Amino acid sequence: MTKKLLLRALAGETLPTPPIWMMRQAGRYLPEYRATRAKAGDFLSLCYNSDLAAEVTLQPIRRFGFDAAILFADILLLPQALGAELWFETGEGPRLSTITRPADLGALKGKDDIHDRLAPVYETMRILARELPRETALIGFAGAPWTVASYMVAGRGTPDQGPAHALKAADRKTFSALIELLTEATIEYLSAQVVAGAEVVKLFDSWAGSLKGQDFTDFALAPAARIIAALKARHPGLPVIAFPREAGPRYVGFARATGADCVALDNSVSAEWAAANVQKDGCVQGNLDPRHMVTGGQGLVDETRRIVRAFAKGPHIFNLGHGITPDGNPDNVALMVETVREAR
Ligand code: 1CP
Repeated sequence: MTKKLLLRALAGETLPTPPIWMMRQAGRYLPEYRATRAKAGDFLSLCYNSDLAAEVTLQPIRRFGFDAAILFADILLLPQALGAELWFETGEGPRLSTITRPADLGALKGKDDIHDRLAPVYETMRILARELPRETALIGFAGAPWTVASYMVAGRGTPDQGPAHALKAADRKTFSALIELLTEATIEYLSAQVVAGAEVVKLFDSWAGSLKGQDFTDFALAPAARIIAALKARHPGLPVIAFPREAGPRYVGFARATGADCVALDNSVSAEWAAANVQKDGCVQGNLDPRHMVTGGQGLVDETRRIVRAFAKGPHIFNLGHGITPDGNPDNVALMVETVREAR
């Protein structure tokens, strides 16, 4: 069997047509996702129902024929497995019990105590490994320690990660210990996903952009480097995608500094700049503005072609610069896929 396209790009091959998948490809923009979520009851019940989580993972593969499927789960399941309380406020987003004092941190579980809670997620992965089409790659994921910590400290999503920055400034010891625990637990979580069938893992550092200077080095680069080194030691040859969203100039050298096989680019950097400065070190992923999934039309086609062309001289995985939003139109997704596959 020829190797899956996504794995070939991750191994550094320049392909005539880039493989394509889409962040949040299983999600609320799809009517079949909304129907399955209603059947599960709510979002978290869907995450922990292995059959239904596998079903929503497969839905966008059936509809669009993407080159990769990403496990349906959430980055906040790991804090929950560590003992944080987690719930979703309808129409608002996630809420967690907060970690602000050494005692809150001390009450959490250890890195090896997460697997009972996460067993249904591993079962979802095993189902997917069996049921995916043979040409489709299977991606596991976790949040990067800084991004996950930003939710745990604040107890919710925040525009500027203010509470996490404040804890980092006021009590660096407690903050660093939280990052340490998350780094270790993320290694165990991702490693278990690989054992269950993930062929690639992706580390989502959605809020990396708010770390500056030495903080970026200490809390984005260093934990990613440790996680990637540990995973590759346990699973030789495992490809890793890192997404330090809005890292801007710090995208340069990120792959070399962390050992990532591919850096995922958000849409705030130009594809032409990234081809010259980031793709020179290896595979890149991205970076169409997700708003085109709402607006569609010639703008979508032109931008898609421009990005494919800009990255044509090296290994590239086509994706959005961030997740598709609930108001995205499935017809526009189909148009993007068609355009990528015709572009060269
Ligand atoms: O009501 C719903 O159905 C919930 C919407 C939703 C979905 C579809 C959430 C809540 N999570 C998910 C699934 C999810 N989350 C996946 C599944 C695979 C896929 O992409 O299809 C993945 C990879 C994630 C990762 C995730 N969750 C990130 C990192 C990527 C990113 O978008 O930056 C983050 C930051 C989260 C937290 C989260 N979960 C859900 C929401 C609405 C949020 C963001 C909350 C906030 O910051 O306010």
